[in-house]
Amino acid sequence: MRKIISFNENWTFYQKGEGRQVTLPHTWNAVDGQDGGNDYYRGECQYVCSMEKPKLENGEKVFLEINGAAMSVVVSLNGKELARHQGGYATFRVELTEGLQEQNELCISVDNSDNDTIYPQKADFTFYGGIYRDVNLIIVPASHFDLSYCGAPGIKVTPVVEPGTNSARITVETWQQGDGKVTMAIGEMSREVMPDNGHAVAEFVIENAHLWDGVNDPYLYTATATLESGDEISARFGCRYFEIHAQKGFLLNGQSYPLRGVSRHQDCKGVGNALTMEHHKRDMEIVREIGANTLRLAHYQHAQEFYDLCDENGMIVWAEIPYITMHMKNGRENTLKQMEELIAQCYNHPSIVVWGLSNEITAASAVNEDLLENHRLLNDLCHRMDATRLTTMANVFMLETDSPILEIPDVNSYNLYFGWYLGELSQNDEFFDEFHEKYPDRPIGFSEYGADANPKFQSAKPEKGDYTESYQALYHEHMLEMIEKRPWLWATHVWNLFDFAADGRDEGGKHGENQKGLVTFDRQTRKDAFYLYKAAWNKEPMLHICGSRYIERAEDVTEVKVYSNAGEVSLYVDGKLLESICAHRVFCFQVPIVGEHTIEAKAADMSETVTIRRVEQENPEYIFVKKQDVVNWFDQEEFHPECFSVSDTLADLRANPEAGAIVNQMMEKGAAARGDVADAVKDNPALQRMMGRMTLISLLKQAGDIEEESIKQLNRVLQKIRKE
Ligand code: GCB
Repeated sequence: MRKIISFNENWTFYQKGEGRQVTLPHTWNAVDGQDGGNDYYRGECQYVCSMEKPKLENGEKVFLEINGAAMSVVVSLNGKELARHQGGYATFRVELTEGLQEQNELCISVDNSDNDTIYPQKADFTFYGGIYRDVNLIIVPASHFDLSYCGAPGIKVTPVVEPGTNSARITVETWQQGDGKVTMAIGEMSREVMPDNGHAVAEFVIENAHLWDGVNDPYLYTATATLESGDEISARFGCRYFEIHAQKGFLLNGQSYPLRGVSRHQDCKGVGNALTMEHHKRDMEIVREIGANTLRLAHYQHAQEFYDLCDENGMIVWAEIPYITMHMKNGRENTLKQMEELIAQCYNHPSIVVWGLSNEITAASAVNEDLLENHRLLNDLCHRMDATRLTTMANVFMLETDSPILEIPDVNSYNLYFGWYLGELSQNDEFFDEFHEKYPDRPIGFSEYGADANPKFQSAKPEKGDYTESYQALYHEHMLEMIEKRPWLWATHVWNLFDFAADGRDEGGKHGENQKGLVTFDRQTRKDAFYLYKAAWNKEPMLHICGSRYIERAEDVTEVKVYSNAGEVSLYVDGKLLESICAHRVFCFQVPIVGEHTIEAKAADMSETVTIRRVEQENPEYIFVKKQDVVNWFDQEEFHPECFSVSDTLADLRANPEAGAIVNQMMEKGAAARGDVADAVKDNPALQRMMGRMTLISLLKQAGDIEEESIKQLNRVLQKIRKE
């Protein structure tokens, strides 16, 4: 038998020369990864542990298994380097047997400093450092199932289901070190196989297999393999088949099964990425509660425990590597390694249907031959290692749809943020309609969309960019409807189910957080938009009154909005029925208010109550004021409406030769500074068109680090040019 011994206790953690006791999983960025801004600690630290030599019999071997340490690792035993690993998200193992003495010192040196070879290096999330997943000692007999290839489990199960009859042909493969036949079994069926060069293969047929059928019936089988030495491993698997069709969208086991769900980053407040099983389970419960049937597990390999939960809960999963934002010419090998590990380690999970090659990789890189070649190699690797799944990638909105990179993966997908960072909500609709019309044979998905919201901010007149819970809700109302009208979108994923740590951010009233979550970083608060999806996706009756945090209201007649999957909702004000409305999901009531009111919404046997209060002045705490906002700059300067200003659209400014020249010159200067990104904008007619509809001031603000004084300067110059 193999022994798996948890090795999480009694580590001494050294950071900058100082040591302290820690228990794994551990990250040194649990706090500063969010609060430290760009100053969170990125460097090298050591984890040291003393260990007695375990009792070994008959040539047993000892392996150290590290299920995730970020980003690069050196493992040493008694001062001698044994192994290195690059990439922060995959399992890897190191054999210790040879170097073991009676008393040993094990040192794992972990480094998350920046470099130009290991992904990710540039992305909108914190690159936590640490041994943030479990560590185990594995003791196996001399002849044992392989533990040294890519952190793989040593057993690979490939079920192929024949549509219609549901007859499943299951190929089980194992790899071993040492001799002896293998006994493989699925339920009552078993086979004895002699390995060929350590590789054993057996086939099983399950007539009329019990299918793994998504959230409705995620049935799992187990395959086990045993060696004569007693070593035994097993893998759960599911019998299912799927198709991604350009017109029909996603089909699971022959039935239409639109993938509608959310993305998840693997971290939460206070613990960073060092999540325990309890954290994983809590996340999955929230996924179940909202009623999603798919997860995009971004932007790297997640913990095996979580893919297991996906298998058990019938989630359809998009799995990916952190090849993100910026292509690095020295990073090719690392992308291939991370993909090989991802597939080798995750192959048996029925939940996974696509491998994601990259995310927004052209955001800060031009589409050049090296980048294309990197994608082709990744795509080929996926197909070579896995004939049962498809490849995809998440493209940034400004990538032209005729870019050759879109022809590489099997199916396409875009991240669009129209209606948040830029543009109008309806541009999302237009984008997909144009794509679908232009490429009727290409499946297209919506891999990211979202809007930041800090639940503290509220508004009766929500607007793009105001960080209110109210705008986020409106944004998603539009998106949900847009998606429902386009069943051919093979998958859609809200960015994100949870707020997550993004060290580089300082906005929307919070430091170091991306607040596009439907639930807060600590998982304590479900924002209103959460309930919109819950009303749409989950099957249990539900009812939710929006704006429960919008207590003080300065309007005479306020809107009370209810999300429910009931057909009719009634609203009671101070116990009296105001109105009953029949609607689909979103119920809006206009409520005259004078003092304090108790508002109760009822549908079937559900009810929810909130209290609101009429006030004279808008509560300033509900309003987010951007630190770098150019507040009332008009007030301080004379304004000539007959002349141009930064409030004109780019298209209008460019239509005038003089104003256009100034704007173009300014843009070119910016382009030189920003290099590749600006090139991508310049060569992109769709983006140019869209930018034309935006005002210069909003473009400048979205570009970020532009000084208020420079904007004023520019405005003064434009104010000298008369409009025709
Ligand atoms: C994206 C990225 C994701 C970011 C997100 C955002 O497109 O893929 O990593 O967090 O945008 O919120 O800006």
